Amino acid sequence: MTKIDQIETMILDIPTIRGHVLSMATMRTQTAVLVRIKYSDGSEGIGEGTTIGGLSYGAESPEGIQSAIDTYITPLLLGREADNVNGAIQLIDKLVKGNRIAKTAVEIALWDGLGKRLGVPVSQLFGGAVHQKLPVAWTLASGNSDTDIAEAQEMIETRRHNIFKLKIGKRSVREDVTHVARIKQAVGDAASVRVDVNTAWSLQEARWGLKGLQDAGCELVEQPVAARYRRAMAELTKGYEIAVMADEALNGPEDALAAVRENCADVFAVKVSQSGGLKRASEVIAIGQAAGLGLYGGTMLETGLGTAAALQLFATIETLHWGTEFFGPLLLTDGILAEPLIYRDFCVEVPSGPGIGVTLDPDKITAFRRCAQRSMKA
Ligand code: MUC
Ligand code: MG
Repeated sequence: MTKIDQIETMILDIPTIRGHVLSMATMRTQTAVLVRIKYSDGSEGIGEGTTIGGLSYGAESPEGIQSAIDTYITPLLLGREADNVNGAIQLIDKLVKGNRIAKTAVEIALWDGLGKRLGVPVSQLFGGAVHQKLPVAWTLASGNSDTDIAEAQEMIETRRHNIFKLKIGKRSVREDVTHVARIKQAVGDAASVRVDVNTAWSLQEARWGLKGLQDAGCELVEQPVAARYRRAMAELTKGYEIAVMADEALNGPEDALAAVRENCADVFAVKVSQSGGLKRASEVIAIGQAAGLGLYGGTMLETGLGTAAALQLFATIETLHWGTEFFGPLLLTDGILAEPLIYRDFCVEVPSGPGIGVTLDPDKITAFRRCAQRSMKA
């Protein structure tokens, strides 16, 4: 029986290609927590857990993710049977509350190890891929309308993206609506324009916002109000034609069920790490499907590793009505994979190799590993 021998974590800090201006933070670096599991037969599995903007997006920080894994999750798994991923997930869920991103990083490494030992992609462990590539959006968040328009036009011309998600919520509602209208007017029918407010609006602001956005030709608004304001989300979902998408409100299947019961969304942005791993994300998807909602593959701006893991799961989903935003690696100045993911013709290709289908470039890991950790573990 193959056993789990060792679990190693590390933090990487990778600069972004430009400032990424969100309602709650401006990112200039993305920080990823990587996990490497070593098994008794010499095989390995790798995983990633990432958040956005330190503690400004959610309750887990990169440092907290690493600490939760090293201190609480790893001791539960050492010496356990490697191939029983469900057993490991159930044990971790029983003894570690919350900490979904930390759980995700470990769970991905467990699936990756299993897939590699069996010689099959993780998509096959979820029943098989029905897509070889998925549509991928780009986020316009330079903080400047003219820069965003130039960026969008270049993306359309080079056939890299024709779906744009605009980050708004930092300025007044009126300024944001003007910004969105300018971009929609510039791209016309060549692209779909959507926005993410990252919870910045009150219900009152959101009423004005949704009205202005739909008049401007914006197709979808993501998480306009705080995650806990389910009644407000329900009112907005019912009150306007523009699609309302839940993101921060969806932390796993229980939240998905509550969102369906209370009619809080037209669309689910399903994020692997916010859900608590690939398996829990598949449960969120199943709840959304059963309720007849639209589905969208969301990102926490993971590197190529976490993005490849998400691709393995979403390749198995029949209909992703709103596509995906699996562009995380493209926002970074450099990748960490031996072979980068392939982006072309408005899509990202699903890696077909065993496990999550990617391997790391050791030089890049050394280059981006957080300095304090490098000297500690050297
Ligand atoms: C979010 O809230 O959806 C996804 C794309 C992006 O630019 O930021 C993330 C976070
Ligand atoms: Mg969002």
